[in-house]
Parts: sequence; structure tokens; C-alpha cells
Amino acid sequence: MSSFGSQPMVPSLPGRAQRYAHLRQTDPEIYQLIQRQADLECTTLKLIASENYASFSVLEANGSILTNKYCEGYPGARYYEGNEVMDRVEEIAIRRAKELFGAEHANVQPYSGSPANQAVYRALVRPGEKVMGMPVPEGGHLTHGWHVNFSGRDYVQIPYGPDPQTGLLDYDQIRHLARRHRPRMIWVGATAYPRALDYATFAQIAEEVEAYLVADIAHINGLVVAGVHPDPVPHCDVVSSTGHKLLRGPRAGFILSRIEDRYQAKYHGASKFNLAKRIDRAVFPGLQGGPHMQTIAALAVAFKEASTEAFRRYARQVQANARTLAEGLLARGFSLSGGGTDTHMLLIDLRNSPHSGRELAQALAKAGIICNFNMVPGDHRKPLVTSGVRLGTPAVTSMGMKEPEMDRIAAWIATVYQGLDRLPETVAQVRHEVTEMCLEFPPPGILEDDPPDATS
Ligand code: DSN
Repeated sequence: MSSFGSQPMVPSLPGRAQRYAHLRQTDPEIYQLIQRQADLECTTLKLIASENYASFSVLEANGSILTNKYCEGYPGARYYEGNEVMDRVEEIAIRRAKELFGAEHANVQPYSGSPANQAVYRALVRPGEKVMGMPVPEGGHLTHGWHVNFSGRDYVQIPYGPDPQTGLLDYDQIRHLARRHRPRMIWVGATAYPRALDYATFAQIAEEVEAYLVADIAHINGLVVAGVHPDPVPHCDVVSSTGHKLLRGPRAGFILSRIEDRYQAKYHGASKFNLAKRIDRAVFPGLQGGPHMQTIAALAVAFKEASTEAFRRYARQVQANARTLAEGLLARGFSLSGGGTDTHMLLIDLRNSPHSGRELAQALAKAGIICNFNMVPGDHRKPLVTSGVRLGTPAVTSMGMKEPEMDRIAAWIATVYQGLDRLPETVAQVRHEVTEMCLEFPPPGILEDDPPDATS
């Protein structure tokens, strides 16, 4: 048994103790905190759209002795000796990334998504040049041009975002903005836009204004792999991603690109390096030192797992679950930004509610439904309050939950919302029911006697 403070307990966990046997002896404080997080992960609904459960194999590779090795450089061209094994690991990760996404080139060294995107800037544009993207308040990412981030400070940002009325991207407006400002690079990617992205139209716009088109697919990578979201690779110069989120890999970044630069002569004539080489040089030595080889090995494992029919089935279920959750919320009177979802995420729109996104997200957390408050298009509240709650289905789908569980979750969210004025009683009952349901669906990667993984 494991217990910690007043957190709900998870029964029968002998495997967990075995797995952390050394840590339990040498650092009981950290050991206990890991156990506490495991308890939470087994007894709450992880509906944060960017979170998931990594598989045991990913966790094992990520916790392996490969963490001991330094190997600045790339396979076959390292600045340290003794890297035969590391070369092989990185070559496998690169090959699998290229095969999985059908890309010409892959760099698997970025430490995470933001460093990957920073490398993209360094490879394609110069400080002071114009870049178009969706900043965070519009549903994009910090690195797509928010003013507090390097991307908004070092580059001239041309922001775009969904229409406040419909919650949908207006491609005519985006084209108009691009024609007017002629940016050097256009980002297409989102952290809080629930609808499919039309890369083909973005590609026409980018070509018309001779801009690089870069997709950030960190959120939807698994949907792209499963063929249930448009594929950016044929349309974009560069595609960046993380390894975690829907893909169920380690916390890592990677970059896919074309080899040749279609604008080389126009924008990079002075450089002897093609697009792929400029990406590689931007990552190392431009921004990073030694690659995290344990993470790259775990990324390779995730790519292998994602290349299976089981994973594609999982990703389809993620999308089906998001749709069911959306329908359940709409049926209970909620408004959703964009009217629903084509992806793994949805955004409850509380602009017309007396309750803010933060109020609802905090109440849901007390009830064991973990999500985040988020800006919605046309939001009149501040970023630390917001009128939105973002929900995502990758993690609960990894637990093996399907449509009936999504409808129960929608009902609990409605119960918590309706009880916001008398919270303690409301959340206590929902918290109890959430724990009971979670115990029927133990998440992968946590208990040693792991149930069959939803993606295996
Ligand atoms: N923090 C991630 C998310 O929640 O979407 C983006 O980097």
C-alpha cells in the first residue's frame, strides 16, 4: 500500500517499490514524492491536452545508463571518443523519425519543443525579420511570437488567430495579412485550437509571399501519424515537434525538414549550407551542447511504438474520445470554442459565464479532473483568469477509456460547474466517483503488473 498525506491510496503496488528500490534507500524524500505523484496519476483524470503516459519501454530507455555519455556532434562526427554505440542509437532515432513522418531529414537532438523552435528561427530567419504566427493568447505557442518570449522580442511578429465569433481560423484574413506584411516565415501550429489545420492553404499563402512554412505539430503528432489529421510534411519546409504529448515518448524535441532550401538563393545565398545542414548547425553548435542520449534512445523507442497499427488505433480512439467528450459537454449546455473538435482537444468557452476558466479548472482539480484554464478567442478576461478550460483525451485514452467513460466525464464536469457556488459537497462526491473509475483503468508505465497497454 502507498499513502501520502490525504491523497487517495492506490492498492497493491509491490512493483513500484521494486522499481525504485535504490532511490527508496538513498533518497526517501524524493522517493515518496514520486510515489505520491504515482498515486495521483492512478486516481485522477489527466485531461491536460499536452500530457500523456509514456510507456514502460520509453521510461526504461529514458532512465538508462546512456545518460552517462557525452557526444557533442552528430553520428560519425563527434567531438568525443567512444561513441560507436551512441552513433547507432542516434542513427536509429533519425531513421525512424524520417520513416514515421515521411520526411527527408530529421534532427532528434533538441532538448524539447521550445529549443527545437528556437533552432528553426536560427536556421531560417535573422533577428529583426518578420515572422507570422499564433501567439499564446490566440491559441498558439510561446515560441510562435508572444511578446514575453525571445520569438516576440528578437523578431518582428505578425500575429494571427481565430475569429473571435466563430473560434475558427479565417484563411482569407491570414492571406490578407501575409500579403500586407510579407513575412519571411509563417508558423502553423497550436496549443489551444481544436480544429484541423489546413496546411495546403497555408502552403499556397506562404508560396505567394515567398515565406518559409513551418508546422509545429507537438500537440497533434500522433493524429498525423494515424492519418486522422492533415499531414504537414508534404506542404512545409520544416516541421517541429515534441516527443511527449500524443506520441507518448520522452520529454524531447525533434525537427523534420526538407534537405534543399527552395529560397536558398533569395535569402541564404551567402551560406554554403542547405536547409537540413542549417537546421543541424542551428541545434548544435548553434544552441545546444551534448545531446541527451538517454532521451534520444527513448525517442527512438517511441517512434517504433508509434509505427504500429496498435498506435494508430489508439490515436483514432483519442480523436473519437475527444468528439464524444465534446458532444457530452454540448448536450449539457456548454459552449465550445470552434463549435467542437477535430483533434484530441477541446476548449470550453465561458465568455458568457459569470465563472472564469480558472474557477472551473481549480474546482475540477479538486474533483480529480486535472485540466488547465486557457484563453479563448475573443477573451475579455486576463491570462491568469481566462474564459476557457482546455481539455484533452490522450492520457485517458492511454488508460484504456472509451466513449462511455467520456460521457461520464462530461457529466462530472457539468456537475462541478453547476455546483461552483457550493463546492465542498459537490467535489467530494465527484472526487470519489472519479477515483473509483480510475482504479478500473490503471495507467500504463506506473504499476509493475501493468495492464495491456492501449497502444500495444
Ligand atoms: N505546455 C504545452 C501545452 O500545454 O500545450 C505547450 O508547450
